[in-house]
Amino acid sequence: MATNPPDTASEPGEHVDAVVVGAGLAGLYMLYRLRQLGLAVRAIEAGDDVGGTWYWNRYPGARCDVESMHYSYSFSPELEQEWNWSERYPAQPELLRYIRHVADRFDLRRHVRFGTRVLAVHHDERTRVWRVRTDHGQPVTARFCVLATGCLSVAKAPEIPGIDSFAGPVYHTARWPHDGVDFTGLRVGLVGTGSSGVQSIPVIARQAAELTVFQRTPAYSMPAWNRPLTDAERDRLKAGYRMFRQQQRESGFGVPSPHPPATRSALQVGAEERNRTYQQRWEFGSVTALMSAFTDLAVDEHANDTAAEFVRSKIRQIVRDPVVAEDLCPRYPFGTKRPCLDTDYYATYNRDNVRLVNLRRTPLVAVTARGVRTSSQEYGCDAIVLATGFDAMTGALTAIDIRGRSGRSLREKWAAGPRAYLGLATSGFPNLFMITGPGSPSALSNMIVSIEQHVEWIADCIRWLRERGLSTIEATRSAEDDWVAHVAAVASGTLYPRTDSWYLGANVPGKARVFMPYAGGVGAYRRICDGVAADGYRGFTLTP
Ligand code: N01
Repeated sequence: MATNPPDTASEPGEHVDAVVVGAGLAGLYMLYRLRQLGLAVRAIEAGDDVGGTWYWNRYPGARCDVESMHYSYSFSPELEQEWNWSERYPAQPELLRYIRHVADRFDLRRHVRFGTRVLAVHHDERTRVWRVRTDHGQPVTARFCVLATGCLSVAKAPEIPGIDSFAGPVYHTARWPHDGVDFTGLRVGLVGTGSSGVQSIPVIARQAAELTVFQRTPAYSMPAWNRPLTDAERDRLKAGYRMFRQQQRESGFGVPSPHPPATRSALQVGAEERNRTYQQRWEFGSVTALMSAFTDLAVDEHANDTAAEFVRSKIRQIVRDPVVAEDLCPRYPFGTKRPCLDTDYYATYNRDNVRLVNLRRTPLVAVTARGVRTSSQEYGCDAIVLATGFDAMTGALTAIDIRGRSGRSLREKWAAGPRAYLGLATSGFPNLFMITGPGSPSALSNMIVSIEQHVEWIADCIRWLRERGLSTIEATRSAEDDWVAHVAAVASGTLYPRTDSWYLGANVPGKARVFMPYAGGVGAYRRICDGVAADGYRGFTLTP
């Protein structure tokens, strides 16, 4: 039942208790929990269907690099039991089918306004509601606003001169045509070798006549060893799901490891034992296995270099041309840019129709009508693929004109870097919540584990406020300052800030260089959030 104050009820538009921006994995679950509380809810989604990241990212080879049975909702044991994942690592079409199934099974679509982009979210101090303006359709007012806009949802076009002059089609991996693209017989140029590039390169190479990969920074990539799941594997995990979910919540990355926890420094063991350990992790196939092999890979450069060198040795073994192999070898600390999980990535460079252009040696100068020009030559292309990533973590939030108390804009508040208490709320913006916002483990974790934690924390908070007749919750400036300092201190104890990455906003020209995710681990972070709630929402101002 809606509980809008009477003076908004007379305004044009829709009045609800809570508005949710986005209908991906986060927005859908938020809808579900808020509806359970009996709130009137509305979600607004730019896409024409549910799915968020898995709706937009349809590039060839798109696949989650967290195992399917681990990257799925835990809130419904029935859902867990009835859904059968077909592969160890789920491909985008299967993920989208799953999310659509969830929307239908829990009857969530009727709360979503699709094909509608939120332009502005303004707080009205007099009525204490958020006014949400969209690109079409009625405005929405709501007491609570939850931004479920995703950490990696605003595609970043590269700053390449002449890109608009290219005569052929240009595709961005994060905005792939829904009908797919047929590269048969074409010369394709692909820019970018992060996760999206690493996944799409082997698939495009098998179809195109020629593939030229333009690489600025090589990725560390490990084999996924993807395969179909057997009934026995599915049954085993389903039988133990409750305990497994608990382990996820208490773990570092939201991905429990089958390996015993590391107890030793990489430098404490001999080279033979160390390489045996790395080899086991390599053969297991996961984003986190290698990184968690020893206690100090994330914090000690020399320890880290043993893992980095192990991956480089694999690249040299796989890639036949030694010059290409060296060009593919990353030189920054392992794991400080998001590592990738692949199928046949390095081996693809052994194909006759694939060539690697090292942009560090011959920088990209411009795109011309005919192709891509570097400082040494022009490469003719019939189509260009941009796998150039995202304005991560904050891009989707600052793309909206969000204004809190006294009309203060979030964009301005965050000009020198995002400031959020627990990555959940920001001072001056009452009753506004972010899911997996900057300052929470978010992109350093299995996203769905972090999404569920935030959704449940927000829903519990709103229920708690209602039970006490409180209308407003707002992060205090001092709690926010302390948290931002803590997030920075934890990051500065690691190797992460040493490398330019989207974690730091370094991929977007002009963006403040701040390490955005919380590197303290999913389990530790959850305990902090739970403690804040148990203390009557310590660090927040509560208003009747
Ligand atoms: O983007 P990225 P992504 N000229 O930013 C290059 C998640 N994800 O879409 O590093 C030339 O990682 C850029 O080079 P550099 C995952 O969290 C998950 O691949 O800036 N090159 C880099 O090589 C991932 O980390 C999955 O020097 C330019 C690449 O483009 C995150 O999304 C799948 C350039 C961008 O890599 C982002 O991944 C896909 C320029 N002007 C994504 N501008 C899975 O679950 C950029 N680049 C598997």
